[in-house]
Amino acid sequence: MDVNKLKAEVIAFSKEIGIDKIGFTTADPFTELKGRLIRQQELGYQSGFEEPDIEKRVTPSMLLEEPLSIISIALAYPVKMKQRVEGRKGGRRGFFSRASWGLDYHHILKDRLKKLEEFILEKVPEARFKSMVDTGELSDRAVAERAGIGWSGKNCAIITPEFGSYVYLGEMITNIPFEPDTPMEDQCGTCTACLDACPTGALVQGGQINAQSCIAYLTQTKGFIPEEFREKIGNRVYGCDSCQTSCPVNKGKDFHFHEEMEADPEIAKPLLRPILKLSNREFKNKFGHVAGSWRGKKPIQRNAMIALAHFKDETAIPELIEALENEASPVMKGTAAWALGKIGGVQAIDALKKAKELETHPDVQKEIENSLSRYTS
Ligand code: B12
Repeated sequence: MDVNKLKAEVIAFSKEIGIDKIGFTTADPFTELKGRLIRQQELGYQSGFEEPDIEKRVTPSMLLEEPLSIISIALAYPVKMKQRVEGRKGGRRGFFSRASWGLDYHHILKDRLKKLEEFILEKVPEARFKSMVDTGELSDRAVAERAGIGWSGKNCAIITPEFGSYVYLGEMITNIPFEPDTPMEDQCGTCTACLDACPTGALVQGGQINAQSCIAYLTQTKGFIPEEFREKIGNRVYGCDSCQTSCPVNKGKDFHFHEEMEADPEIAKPLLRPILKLSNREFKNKFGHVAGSWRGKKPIQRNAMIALAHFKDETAIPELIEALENEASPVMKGTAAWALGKIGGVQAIDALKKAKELETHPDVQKEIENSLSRYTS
């Protein structure tokens, strides 16, 4: 097998199937990452969405027998919507972060990796692979960094010179001894724009995040969002892009290479009030295909309540009262109580007073009392 020829063929084929950047690295253990993951765990800075077994995360040979290389791929995603929604007509809107625009990127990258596997198998029938995107054991960023896709930015993202940090990442461990590419030099320099822009100070220092206070994480949780973060969430119903939009390298970057990634503005920037009334089926039909739906309907509804409070949208008071009175989940009831307190007005306060008499769940009671306390002093 002429591995250099194969590498050139794989690179050429990757362009044909819509892989925007490809890089190659060894299958050696990720020793620096291991220390980092342990440290993050000790500090309580992890999100809990990561693969819990750190050994597996840093040891490709635990994932594929006798691995010899890893191929890293990056696909650029759009930053601006091609179509716009009409201003404030019809009500206030929420915002899904760009990584949740269009078809769920897991499907798109897995499709590209599958095509790459098939291509290699035709040339090398004894080839073996393990491909993954996001939900796999490996750190997609650590692989991409070592494969020369981009540098590891202060905003924690892999930043490519061509597409900025607006790239999805995936990889394939193989048993083919591809020549590794060279990692890129850090280009963040003294810039701290992302650290300054993070609404919650989750970027504790360049390249280190406390996921527990990152808005992207908070919008994906299922419990109560700690009160200190609620106002900072604004109208984000899923994810956060502040550490990306603030990055000077990202300025002007907006690539529309993949039709499936184009945002439907009614979904990526949805009206907030109707979200509160969606049935499970309606939610699945409308949002089921986007990455941001993976945690189900409730977190998006909870975030929509927070966004309506952010706008002080009085027209949402009936829906919020309905949630306070009839929702089964304490998180939904309690968040509705908080939102009603923020919006205020006679109707909202009356509903809170009424709920105070009837409510038995301690967390919801606390939210009701906190909301009412704003009006009694
Ligand atoms: C858990 C997770 C999250 C968590 C935690 C994020 C985090 N920074 O760790 C939350 C929910 C907050 C999150 C948010 C987002 N995520 Co996310 N997430 C992941 C996931 C599943 C694991 C990440 C992880 O292991 N983190 C642990 C940290 C410690 O490691 P790491 O970032 O992977 O690797 C770097 C560090 O270890 C660092 N490092 C290693 N050693 C050392 C030592 C020192 C001294 C320093 C300074 C750094 C350092 O270098 C590595 C390479 O950059 C990956 C998919 C995957 N399987 O890898 C996607 C992934 C990282 N997420 C992604 C995206 C797009 C996002 C969001 C932009 C989505 C959004 N718009 O809301 C935000 C961005 C937030 C941010 N600034 O990180 C992309 C990133 C693409 C890119 N260009 O980098 C990934 C790769 C998914 C994908 N396949 O495309 N995410």
